[in-house]
Amino acid sequence: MRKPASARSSVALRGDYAHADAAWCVPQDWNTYSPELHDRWQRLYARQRLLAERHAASAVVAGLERLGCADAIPDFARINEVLDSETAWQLVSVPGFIPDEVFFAHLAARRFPVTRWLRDEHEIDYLVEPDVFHDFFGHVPLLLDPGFGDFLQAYGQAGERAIAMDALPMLARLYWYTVEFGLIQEGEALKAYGAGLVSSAGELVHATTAADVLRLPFDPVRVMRTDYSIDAFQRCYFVISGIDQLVDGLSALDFGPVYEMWREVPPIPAGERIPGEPVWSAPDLKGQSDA
Ligand code: HBI
Ligand code: FE
Repeated sequence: MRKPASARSSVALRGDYAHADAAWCVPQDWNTYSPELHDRWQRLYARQRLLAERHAASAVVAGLERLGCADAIPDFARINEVLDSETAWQLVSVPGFIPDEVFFAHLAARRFPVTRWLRDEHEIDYLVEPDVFHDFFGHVPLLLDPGFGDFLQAYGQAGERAIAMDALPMLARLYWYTVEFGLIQEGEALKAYGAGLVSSAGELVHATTAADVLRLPFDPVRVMRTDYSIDAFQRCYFVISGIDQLVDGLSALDFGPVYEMWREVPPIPAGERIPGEPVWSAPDLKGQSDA
């Protein structure tokens, strides 16, 4: 789950920011992780892996297989050898949330920031900020998908302009409803590719199987106009037909006019449906209300 920029400043950030460098990175210090932490990682991973098998996008499952990090908290240096050779992406270790512009700059340079600390035992089912399990299990497998890796870098490159045009909240919504909470149709099945879903035991099942959920076909402008909240579960989700819809949809879009047109317009509340707009529905999700 991710707090919006505004709430971030009020969140008591857990990580060790005192030793972060100019790019807000810290050494992962993999050797300092205790056996208890690795054990907690193993239990989290085993439970979530079973759910991902059934409800996560095939590219996510393939990425998890390729990374093979069931037994211990991953050592980013070792993962980077695989990632770099296959995708030119690198993981960088961070203490937690980092400023928007720093975050975008990392993505634009094909560096993915991964929080180095693991959640406490009492948070095993849910925590608000991203930890190493959310960031790694949720985000890293898709870096191995060429289309998604290119999309994420392009997203980072778009960040600077959004900040310059005072339209960051609109771009943040795009991240939220795709990279964090995106759904994808694969054949007749509905799967999750967003890290906030892929790494969450409860919401992964809810978002992909519950009938009384508002799911809308992915449309970049609708997404960028849609507010989000940090409730336990999202009030709406957007469904893509394939990863290339993200890449094509966004590379074809001139964000400037979209920012100009909608920047001052109050966002659409999460979960609200514009009268008459189509909702996404699938034959095997019977009973989803079309009303
Ligand atoms: N920092 N570590 C970290 N991880 C994020 O996902 C993140 C961030 N800082 C800013 C940020 N995300 C937002 O700008 C994006 O969600 C748009
Ligand atoms: Fe995330």
